Amino acid sequence: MQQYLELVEAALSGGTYKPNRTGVDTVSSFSEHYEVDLSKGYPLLTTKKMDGYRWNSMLHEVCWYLSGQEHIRDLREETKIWDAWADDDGHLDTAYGRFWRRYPIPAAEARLEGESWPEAADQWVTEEADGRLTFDQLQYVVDGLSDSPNSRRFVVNAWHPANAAVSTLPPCHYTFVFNVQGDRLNCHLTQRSGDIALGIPFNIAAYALLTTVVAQQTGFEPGTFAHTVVDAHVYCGRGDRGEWYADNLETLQARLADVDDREGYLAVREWLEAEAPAEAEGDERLDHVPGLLEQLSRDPLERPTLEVANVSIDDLAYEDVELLGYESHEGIAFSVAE
Ligand code: UFP
Repeated sequence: MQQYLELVEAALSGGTYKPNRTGVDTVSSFSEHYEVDLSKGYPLLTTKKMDGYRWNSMLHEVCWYLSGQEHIRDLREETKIWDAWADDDGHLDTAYGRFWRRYPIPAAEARLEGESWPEAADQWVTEEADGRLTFDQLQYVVDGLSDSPNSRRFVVNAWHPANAAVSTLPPCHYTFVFNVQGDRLNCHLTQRSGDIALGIPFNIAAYALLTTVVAQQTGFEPGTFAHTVVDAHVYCGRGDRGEWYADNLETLQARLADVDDREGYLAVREWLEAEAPAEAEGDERLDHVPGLLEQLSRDPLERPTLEVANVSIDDLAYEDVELLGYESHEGIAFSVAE
């Protein structure tokens, strides 16, 4: 997908050196935005291998989001991607699906005391086992798309300040808005923080799938997926390797500016590997720049397509989604900065 390669290029060419909480430094760019037309195929990256375990993980994750569960006891049977953030009991405080489907709202008494919303909203309210009230944002949006598709209020919010303040991993992709134009259902995602090499390819795949599922449910065609990433970053290594970028980013950027064909990125990578200190033992591939330069040298292939069974958002299961016609370049290994 060309837009992803442009995002990589923009962040590397225009970014600044930025250390952060992980101890693995970044080249970071503010407010990157791109759009993908979902009618031209499903945007699973083809410039590196994304099927197999990666695809399965993403699909199980989306089904888990839709379930609204606040634990990963079922999800961890299928993928390890959330294990590091959960306790032994499977509970985790990062709350995407939980907030999509069960956003905490003031108790009924508080509503009577002036925190008002119309009683009509009660159809999306659940009283949880412990008496707390929650609101199903996603069902509200799905119902609204059928009843008043031109509404501009189809917002789903995973950000809760009190949760974010104490969470070990507050939501990265924290709010999205559906918007109808003609017969197309568009989705705009805002992400506060995006790991370009590892996280964002999954975020694109997940929201393109979600948009496809909701479009099918509500009788629209999947339209545009638009993505704004506030801090879009490329991890560039730990210790000496990461710090090398503090002094050499400008030279790297000058070399990138001179690249005039895809092969040129491989020459930049060669220069980088010759000049930068080697990554320490155990830190291999925490520098994502070489792998991304390799990815920039590859031509995107034809996009695959998705086949999704027409089931409700409550019932979507792994078996309901099929990826068709996916071909890709070889995988590229990147290590996770935690
Ligand atoms: N990250 C993503 N996408 C996700 C996700 C995490 O890119 O869906 F859950 C990355 C972004 C960042 C890190 O590199 O994880 C979170 O760190 P922080 O909370 O410090 O932004």
